[in-house]
Amino acid sequence: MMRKSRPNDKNDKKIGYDCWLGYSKIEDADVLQSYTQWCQTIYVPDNSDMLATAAVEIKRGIKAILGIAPVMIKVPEKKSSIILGIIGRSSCLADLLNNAEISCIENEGYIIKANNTKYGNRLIVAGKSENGVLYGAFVLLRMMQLQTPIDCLNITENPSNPLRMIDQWDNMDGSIERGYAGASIFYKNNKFKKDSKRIFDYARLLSSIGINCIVINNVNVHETEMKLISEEMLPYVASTAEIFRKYGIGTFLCIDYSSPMTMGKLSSADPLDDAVKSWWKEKVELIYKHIPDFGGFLVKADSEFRPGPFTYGRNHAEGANMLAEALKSYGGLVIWRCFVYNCRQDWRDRFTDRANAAYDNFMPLDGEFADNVILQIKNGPMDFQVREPVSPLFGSLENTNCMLELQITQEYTGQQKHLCYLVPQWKEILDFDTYAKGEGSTVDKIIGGAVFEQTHSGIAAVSNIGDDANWTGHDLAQANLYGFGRLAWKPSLSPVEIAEEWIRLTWSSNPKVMDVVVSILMDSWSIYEKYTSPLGIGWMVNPGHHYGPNVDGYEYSLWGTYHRADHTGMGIDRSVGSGTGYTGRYKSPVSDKYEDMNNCPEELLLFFHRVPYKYMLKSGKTLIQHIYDSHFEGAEQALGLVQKWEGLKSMIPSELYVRVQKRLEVQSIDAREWCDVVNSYFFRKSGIEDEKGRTIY
Ligand code: GCV
Repeated sequence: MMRKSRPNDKNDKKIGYDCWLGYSKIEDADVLQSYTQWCQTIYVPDNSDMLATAAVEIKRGIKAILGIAPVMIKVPEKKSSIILGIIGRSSCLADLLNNAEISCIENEGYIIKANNTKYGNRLIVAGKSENGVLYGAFVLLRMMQLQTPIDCLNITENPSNPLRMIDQWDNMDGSIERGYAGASIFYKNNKFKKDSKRIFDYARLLSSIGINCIVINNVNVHETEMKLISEEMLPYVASTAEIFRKYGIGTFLCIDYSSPMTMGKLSSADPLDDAVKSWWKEKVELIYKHIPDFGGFLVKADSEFRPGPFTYGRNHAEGANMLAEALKSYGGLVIWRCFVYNCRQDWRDRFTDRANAAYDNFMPLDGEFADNVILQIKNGPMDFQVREPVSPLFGSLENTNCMLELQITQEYTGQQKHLCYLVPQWKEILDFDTYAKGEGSTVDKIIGGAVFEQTHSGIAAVSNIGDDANWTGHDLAQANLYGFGRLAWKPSLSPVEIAEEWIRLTWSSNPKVMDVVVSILMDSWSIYEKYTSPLGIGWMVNPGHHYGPNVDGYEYSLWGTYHRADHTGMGIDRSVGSGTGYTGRYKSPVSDKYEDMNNCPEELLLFFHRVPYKYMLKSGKTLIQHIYDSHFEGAEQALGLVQKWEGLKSMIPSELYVRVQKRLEVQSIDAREWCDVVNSYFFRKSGIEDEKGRTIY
């Protein structure tokens, strides 16, 4: 059955708005009956805003899913009851949960347990924190939507990552840097939007997938956003924080490092200058007056023209620690980005390598950052390309808090016009073994805090939403936001499991719909990779906006992103032996694998090595033939996506069907453009014919 979404439904214009929370009524009488017997009342023993939120959500969900309105009760009755309580605070839980169960629950975890008591059925949703209970409530609703039996339920789950963060790259003029789904839901015309309904609904969506913090402005802080920490703007920030707080989400702000000068009129922003330190202390005090549970600052410093401690001859640790000191007594955090490189590089210089930059800037400082500083590291050494190796900082920084930064918004992966389900890419990143402490030191364990001793760690991602009615422009891009939250909570989930869950919650459990949508989602990353840049080399996009093919777009530029193609071959030699030395930043055996061209994983071959066009790949094809074949194949498969989708026409509400179809058609046309541009470019460079004699221009 399709959720809330029969063709021509009068709600058609809202299709997509509810995302995975568009609960629909269960029609199977037996399932309905089995759930109903647990859900007549809701009992919340403790006074708490967040538990009140959980109760409202449960009530709302049950009404939609079961068609009944459970009554809120003040004392447990001889009726079935859902109990939402905090372990240690709600005395009634003591009889219903045993010590073994309680000891398995960590801070933000939850237990959902079905108990038949002599007083009636008790469905317990409990945690050691308010967040835990709220997550449990959303999970219970998810289980009902998925029609999981609950009669003998006894599950406990704890999140893998302590920080599960969303970064908004929203500007106060209403634009979103790298946003592809409309304007900001937060700001317009340099003010906060008056209507906060979208923010509220966004908070629900995020909380339901376990997100616990959000940064509400772009890391590139302009003059207007700088003032978010001013007396004048803080009440608005506080109102936004209040909405997120109800859903267990802490609010952070991006700051501009030079604020003491621009806002405070000091002559310097030197982190070791006492006046600067005092300025930040006062600022932080003011922020906490308005927002007592303020999360902290996210900082892009000395990166892409942003100011930072380098100006004053200070390093990143000195820069971050000064802010950390100001935030410390309030429990605030400094999230300091490692995206630091020389963006004014000379393309003629073959030895300065942007890939080395984050590692070289931050490794020497390992152990020097304060306990409330966390380094936020992009997944790869370059910048969210369709394929990159994992940043060698993971596994190398042993004495520094760190978190992974991913990009849900599809800057380099089709800008939400193209379908690119990113969960398989993220899964590979999380599963990457750094060998930091021998085999099994995977990225997910490092950011989950299980490999090194860290006081804080976690995962963040740049959001892909805007004010489009369906939030993400491409309806299927919702699966990326959903998938990020689910993986952040539980990295052991598989991309297929997540896709299936998302489809069932959002669209339909019809087996044909599930089959087709899972398959197009699962194929999409590889299809996108095939028709864009080959074997890990990246870039090849139009400069600035980053959409569409332009093989030399960044080749003779200052940004440090080159393919170095000539008539003999292409790729960057990043070996220690003869190249930029980047492979040596990894621990053995990873470094050995990358160093040796014959052992290097082929999907990254051109990232690590300069390869002649006639080099034979393991497939038995030459490099040039691989480029031709993969581009033709990618373009054909992009067309195949349209055809697969067309098979669902009668099963998908018309508006949704057409919306997705239009985007898939654009993708198919643009994939052909990519294919022809890239193939023609390399044919013209190499002069080598396609073995299959296809048309290359
Ligand atoms: C927010 C890339 C993007 C920029 C982005 C930057 C960053 O350079 O193109 O838009 O700026 O990364 O992550 O800071």
